[in-house]
Amino acid sequence: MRIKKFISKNLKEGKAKILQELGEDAVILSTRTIQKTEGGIEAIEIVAAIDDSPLKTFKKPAKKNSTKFSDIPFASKYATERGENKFMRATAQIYDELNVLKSMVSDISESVKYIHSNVLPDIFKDIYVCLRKSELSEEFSLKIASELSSRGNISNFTEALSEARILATEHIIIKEPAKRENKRIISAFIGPTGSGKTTSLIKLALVSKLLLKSNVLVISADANKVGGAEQLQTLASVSSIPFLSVNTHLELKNIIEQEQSRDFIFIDTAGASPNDNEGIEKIAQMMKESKPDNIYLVQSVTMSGSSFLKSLSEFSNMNPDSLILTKFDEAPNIGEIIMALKENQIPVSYITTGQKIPEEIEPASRKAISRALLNDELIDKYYK
Ligand SMILES: Nc1nc2c(ncn2[C@@H]2O[C@H](COP(=O)(O)OP(=O)(O)O)[C@@H](O)[C@H]2O)c(=O)[nH]1
Ligand SMILES: [Mg+2]
Repeated sequence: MRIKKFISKNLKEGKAKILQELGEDAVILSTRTIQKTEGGIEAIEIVAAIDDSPLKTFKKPAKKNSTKFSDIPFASKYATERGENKFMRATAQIYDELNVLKSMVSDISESVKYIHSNVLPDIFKDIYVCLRKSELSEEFSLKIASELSSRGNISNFTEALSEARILATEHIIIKEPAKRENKRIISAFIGPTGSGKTTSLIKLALVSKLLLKSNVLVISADANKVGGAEQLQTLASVSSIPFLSVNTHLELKNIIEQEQSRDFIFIDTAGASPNDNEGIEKIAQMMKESKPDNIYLVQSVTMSGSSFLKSLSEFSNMNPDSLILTKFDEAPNIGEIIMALKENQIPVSYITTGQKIPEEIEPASRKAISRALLNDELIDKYYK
């Protein structure tokens, strides 16, 4: 393509010059009025172009509706005057070029994504792909696959997979489940709205009552939500567990002082959204008054990694001791959560795998988390 600037007295004269020099296939790209001399004689500057080396090698045709004449100064007017076909030919070539570049960039990014796997032997390449598909980061996936490959003693995929599960979750800190002790244990459940606080609480209250043969009390401090206290009350009632509800931190303080004979007290709190400073402050007050032995931060593994980390940081001023990770049954991939736990090393005490009370809660283990990470469905899909 040749681009040339023309100066002339007026548009008509300028177009004549362009026609003479560049021929009838030229297109005008822009025009503007300029001062030709110090004295101030006005002239027109026209920039015109001619594509004298048509790009015939493009594979992809331009999309018909991708040519926007109105976006190009003057060119659309010119195209109308001269007939759209010539103009379209020139602009379509530019759009062709853009389309080819776009598809090249997309091809490159696809191959870069899996580029590292090409340097690994087949077994570890498959492991790498499975780790990436589980949404672990590229760097971490490559580190695991390379380390396994460099060991030199792994000869089949199954063995490599079980080692990959270990490496992918070895950074996760596990907190032992609460045991019955000679003193009363107070546990509070905090976290975002709908994360599974109330459900997890009643599961643990029932487990403590039935398996640990304990004297249990559940308290709802969830007066904010309509029906928040009633939900726990109903669940407690069908589980034959004593239930109390409080509205203020002072009420909570009084109850805790009175209920000395309990083995376990479980406190449910209102969910607070990240921007609900007042709500978070109210929960923080409740925590101050009740001085729980365990503060469980309940978060769902269906969250994105970034929302998960954001929520961790928002609740961090209440000093949660450990996490209860919920909704494992609903998350297809938990790689982003595993990465978040690398960044923020808070222990995990329980995981929940469904709505059934009380059976769908279990003490956290790296084994269970790693099986959810590299689950059978994912392995079947990406390991042929
Ligand atoms: N699928 C699934 N649903 C869960 C799990 N835990 C809780 N839920 C559901 O998530 C919803 C919100 O739970 P809830 O305990 O009320 O959340 P809260 O607002 O944090 O107290 C309810 O419908 C629960 O039954 C889980 O592990 N798996
Ligand atoms: Mg609740």
